[in-house]
Amino acid sequence: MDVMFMITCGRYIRSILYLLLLISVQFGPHAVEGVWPLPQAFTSSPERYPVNSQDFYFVYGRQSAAQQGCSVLDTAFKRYFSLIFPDHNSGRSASTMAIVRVTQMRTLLRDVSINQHMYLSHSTTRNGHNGSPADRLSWTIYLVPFCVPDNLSISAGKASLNAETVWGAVRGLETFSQLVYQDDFGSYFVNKTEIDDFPRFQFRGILLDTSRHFLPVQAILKTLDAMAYSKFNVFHWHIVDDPSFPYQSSTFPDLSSKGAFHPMTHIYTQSDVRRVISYARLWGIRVLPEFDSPGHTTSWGKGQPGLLTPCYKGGTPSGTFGPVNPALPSTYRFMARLFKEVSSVFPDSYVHLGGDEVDFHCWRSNPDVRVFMQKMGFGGDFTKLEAFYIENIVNITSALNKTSIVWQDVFDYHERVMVEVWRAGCYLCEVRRVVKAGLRVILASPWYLDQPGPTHNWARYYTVWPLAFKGSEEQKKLVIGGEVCMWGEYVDATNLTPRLWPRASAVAERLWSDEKQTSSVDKAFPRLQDFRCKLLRRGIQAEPLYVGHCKHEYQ
Ligand code: CP6
Repeated sequence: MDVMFMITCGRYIRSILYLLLLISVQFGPHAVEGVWPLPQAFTSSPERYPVNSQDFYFVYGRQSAAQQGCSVLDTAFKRYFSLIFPDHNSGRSASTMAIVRVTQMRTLLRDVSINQHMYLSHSTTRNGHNGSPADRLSWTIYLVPFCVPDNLSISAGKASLNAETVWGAVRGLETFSQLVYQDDFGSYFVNKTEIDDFPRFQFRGILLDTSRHFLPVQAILKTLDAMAYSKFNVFHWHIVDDPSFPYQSSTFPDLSSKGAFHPMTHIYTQSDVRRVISYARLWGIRVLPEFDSPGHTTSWGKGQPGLLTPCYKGGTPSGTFGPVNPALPSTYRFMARLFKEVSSVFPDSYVHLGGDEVDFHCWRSNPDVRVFMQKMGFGGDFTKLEAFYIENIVNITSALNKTSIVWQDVFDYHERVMVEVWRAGCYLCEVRRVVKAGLRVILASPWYLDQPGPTHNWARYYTVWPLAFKGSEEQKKLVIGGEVCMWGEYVDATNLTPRLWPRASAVAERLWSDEKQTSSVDKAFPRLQDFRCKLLRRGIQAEPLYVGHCKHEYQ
């Protein structure tokens, strides 16, 4: 009986192995097409290697400029270990089948010239994008098998990652984590793969609006996780607006104590902000703060009397207030102090000044503003007054060594700014206008995800061609990237995640990958469905794209 049992058991195992081999050779199911966004250049093979959490570790290459103690990569190794092996600590040990393997993964980093304490930066020189901006990420993963002639016939494999910067290495780890998959028995594998990758655009942002609805810090951190999974690298924090002022300023504490929805529970303290910034940094994500003015500032007025323009009706103040008052010297003293604080709290070299949707009615109604207009020789042209105001704010932020970004509304008048195009209509006409003026531009118009699907479906965001305008190569280089806008009127922490994901991932691929290789919606669809399942597996409640199922449904 014993013997019989042994034989049966042996046969059983052999037949399983045979099947597995067939599956891996025939389908190569988790080739590099499973990576989202699609890498620029790759070769992959159906040949696959087992990866075992017990024997797996990341090490720094000997020639690597980054070594243990590099906080960005030390923490990335830990995070990606858990992402690669979601079962590792859950008690369900991966089946190792009949073959014992020792798999050693090496992470080799060469020429890491970035100081580990440094924050990410884009080249700040105007027109400076000559193919090698400082933050350009490039890396290579090679999964190279080698057999150790060993009497236990243990085979071992090695993956190596080369990146120019630690940020590139973080992107590379993300790619690697997407290449590892589990078979139906829970064993982990990775196919033989070579990848050479870099982003098409250097600015790949997501805007979150924390004024229309307060988003708890946890919701922001979770969004940062998901951003890294799609290789986004800028968190545009539209932190204040008309309805509320949740940023707790150390210089002007009344702004949030009087202007937030709640002075204690609905604010971002200095330590909250620091936490968001340092968390984002570990994922290779920059935090771009926006303090939008002179419009969209109703909430500022509560904690800073005298800042906003009193509106008039029939020759007397009506009791309502308009945009920031551009006619008073006190306005600019206040702004200089506020932006001095903002510049030191947010380390990024960019700051967003807003400047959108300024309503001139209130300015026009105010006699003091009209006197100022006459004095300045602006006549009745309020766009000149708006330009004067923005010019002053740009001067303030320039003196603080920051590059200013403004919404397209106020770009005509300024030379030192970058412009974000948000208006619908012929947005590429606007992009062309901006680059013709020699300014750098970020495209947001086609990517307003705050509206729900299915009319605003992912394919609509995917089939946007940001460089499809007439212009020189030099002009096209001024398009530094794009941004997904998640305005907050109808969005809070209850629906943020499914509204963002996986639709934002469609934009991520447009901004990262080669356009020719990713122009087909039909080819992208199964890949995006697969990526959405990966997001679910990682605890991101990404909405379904259409009929289907995931191997691991969201719990
Ligand atoms: N809030 C601010 C907004 C918008 C803008 N600025 C906005 C305008 C129109 C649409 C979506 C958003 N809600 N501060 C414009 C940049 Cl369709």
